[in-house]
Amino acid sequence: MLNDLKKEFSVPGLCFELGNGNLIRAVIDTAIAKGELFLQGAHVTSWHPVGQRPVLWLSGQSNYEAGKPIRGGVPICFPWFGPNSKDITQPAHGFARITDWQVAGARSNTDGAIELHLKNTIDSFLLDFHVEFGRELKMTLRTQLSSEATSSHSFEDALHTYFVVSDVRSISIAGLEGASYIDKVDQGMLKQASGEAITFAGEADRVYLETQTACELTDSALGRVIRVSKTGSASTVVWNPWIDKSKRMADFGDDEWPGMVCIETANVGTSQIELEPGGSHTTVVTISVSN
Ligand code: TA6
Repeated sequence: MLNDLKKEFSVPGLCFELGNGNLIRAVIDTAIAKGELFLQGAHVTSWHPVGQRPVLWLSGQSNYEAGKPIRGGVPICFPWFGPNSKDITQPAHGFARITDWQVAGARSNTDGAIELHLKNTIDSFLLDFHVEFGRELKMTLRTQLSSEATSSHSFEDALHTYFVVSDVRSISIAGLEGASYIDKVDQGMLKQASGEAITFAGEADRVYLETQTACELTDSALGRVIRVSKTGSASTVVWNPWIDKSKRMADFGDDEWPGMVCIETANVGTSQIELEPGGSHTTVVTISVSN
């Protein structure tokens, strides 16, 4: 398999190799960016634009094991988000992040970005994931319901991005002012965000509803602003596990919580997507960094 990948998809600045846990990964190393993606989950685990510090956070305690999710980077949550509402025994956040994806294409774009195309089939859904590792990180998840399906199907999706921060207690996230959100730390209460940028003083697990706006993560200590812009996504999830939840997660270091925050590009809850047979939906997120 590895040799076939090397033969079929050899592009300057891209190589396929065995990574942690002998899971196959793609390694990107070009004049404009470095990056990494594991075929299991089509899981982007690193993006490092030239001249910048690494942008995506990865736990030092992550698993690298077939069938177990990687902690950090950009897990793809699909076809449901969080626990499965109908069957709690199903894997949290669905199957996309714990199943192997097939490489369908690789190329070097005119702007020097390396673009990977991966495919997967989950239930009756045909998934195409395109990721461009360049001065920006652009991820496109296209979901099509097989035309052989006999009725409409619904799904939730999320590009569950983990960002590196200097200290979550000193950053702010703008773009969600005044939006309604579900506060999962407060029994799923429906709340209204204030007119201020988000700051953190405790565990946060919020699903912002009906919002298409871009978010800006300001990290003065690192002297950077990370912009997360999106299309085809009506929900934004913001998460930091803080102290107690960090201790309850085996694949997350007890002291790692200050160094990360998630800003997730999603369609969940009331914004889940319903497709007719043959119909499709595309979720796109573009991440950029400025100083
Ligand atoms: O996106 C936030 C969230 O849904 C939280 O509730 C938290 O559980 C996080 O995802 C991580 O989920 P995981 O299944 O990866 O442990």
